[in-house]
Amino acid sequence: MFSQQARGVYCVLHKIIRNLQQQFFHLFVQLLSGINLSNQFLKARFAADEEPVAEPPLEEFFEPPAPMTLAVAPDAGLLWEGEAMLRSCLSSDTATQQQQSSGNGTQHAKFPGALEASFVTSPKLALPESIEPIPIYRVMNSEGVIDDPSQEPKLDQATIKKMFRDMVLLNTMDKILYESQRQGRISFYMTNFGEEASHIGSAAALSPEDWVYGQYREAGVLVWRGFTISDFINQCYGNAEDLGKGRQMPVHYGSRKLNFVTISSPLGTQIPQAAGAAYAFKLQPNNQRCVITYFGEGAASEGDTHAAFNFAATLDSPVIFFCRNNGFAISTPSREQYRGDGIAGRAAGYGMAALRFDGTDVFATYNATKLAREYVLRENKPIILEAMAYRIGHHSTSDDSTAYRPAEELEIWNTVEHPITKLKHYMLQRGWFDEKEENEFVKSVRKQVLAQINQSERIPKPDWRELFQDVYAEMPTHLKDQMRSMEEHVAQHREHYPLKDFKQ
Ligand SMILES: Cc1ncc(C[n+]2csc(CCOP(=O)(O)OP(=O)(O)O)c2C)c(N)n1
Ligand SMILES: [Mg+2]
Repeated sequence: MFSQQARGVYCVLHKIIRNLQQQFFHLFVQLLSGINLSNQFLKARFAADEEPVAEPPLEEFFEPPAPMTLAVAPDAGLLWEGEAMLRSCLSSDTATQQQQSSGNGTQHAKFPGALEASFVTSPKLALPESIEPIPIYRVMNSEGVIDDPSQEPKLDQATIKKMFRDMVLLNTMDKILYESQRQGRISFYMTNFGEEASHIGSAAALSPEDWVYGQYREAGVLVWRGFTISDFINQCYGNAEDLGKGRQMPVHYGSRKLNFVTISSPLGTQIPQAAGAAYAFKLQPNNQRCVITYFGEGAASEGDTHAAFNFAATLDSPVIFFCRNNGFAISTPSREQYRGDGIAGRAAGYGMAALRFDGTDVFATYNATKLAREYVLRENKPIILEAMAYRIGHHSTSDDSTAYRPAEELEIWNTVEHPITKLKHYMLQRGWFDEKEENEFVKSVRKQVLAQINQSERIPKPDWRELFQDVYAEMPTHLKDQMRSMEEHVAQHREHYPLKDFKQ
């Protein structure tokens, strides 16, 4: 009863304050026009003695408030370090159009669904062609030369060497595991060729505490975080040492220790999960963690992606939507996936910031992700990053890309535009690259991978009873019953099951 009364009093007070605000505003406007009129009167009196002065139009005094932009109002001071760079990557067209249409004195409409829009008197189609494509941010050119020295991330030699070696490790391991599938040793594999820099550059810019929701072609993020060669290979072999207990297809990695959520095969599922996890982080006091979710431009056509974008934008989730635009979704080229300006071009429609960059440039990827991380945590808002690259390998071992793209198309991406080649050039210029030492490194990785394959093949499959475990914290009765009946069945028909291959 009391709370109802209190609510009533609150409503009345609220209305009174709003009325007062409106009246004050009208008064203010009248006052301004009054000043203007009296100015005109004074000027008319002295006109005979003075040069005529052009009068500003009366509407100037009714100028509506400046339209909001994605970051902050255009002429306000910079809020944070990376903002200037981010702003320069946002299309300014929408803001300019808004300013133009509201500069003619028309009042803003009051529709709740378009609070910032103003009225115009002629119909004007908002055509996609009239919007400039979002530019591609790049730090290092194909020769490993830094375009603008102010953009060099100034990482020390040891960090750059780790970046290089992690990319080489991934590339070397990919080549061998791909072949091991061809030899029938594992059932399936997906390579990361051409996208090494977007994995390593982004992983290096994150905190190890940030959660990662991947798609499947982001193994380099795990390499950077310390997933070992044995972790990778045991997972591909689905043996008893696999952290996923052999329950997933190869390359569907996951690591609780490394804050890397297990990959799932249906495209797009990780994207709304990431938006939700980031929202949960935001609700924690003094949150320092963000979430990054990786996905291909093909997966961006899934309904889940659109739902995730809108949830994150409206709930203000600190999530980085990291799109790897590698030009293909299996055999479908990106030009058939969408008609707009890629994936970054969608951001404004959702009210999100965006940054597009060269994903074959490890430094551009590093800077972009660092900037995005600062932005999402400072503003508690999502961002779309779009890493432009080229999928050099086949989609997976189930694909033959020669059927849908000319072999010559690969050439440039496999040589001058290859992310490892670019970083090698950069290191050579600084005298940080020793050819002999690096060849030794490749040899040692090959040796480790081959030895691990040998070992992983010998490790038995997990205990088949694992099949029933971990779905619930405590196994419910119906699963216990099913497990018991399977135990009886297997005991009766042992000769039909390869039990020696499974851990007992
Ligand atoms: C819901 C769903 N639809 C279709 C597939 C089959 N599929 C697997 S990968 C893939 C292409 C994805 O392309 P993209 O997102 O661009 O990632 P990329 O392989 O290029 O890294 C498709 C269609 C799937 N796994 N899940
Ligand atoms: Mg793709």
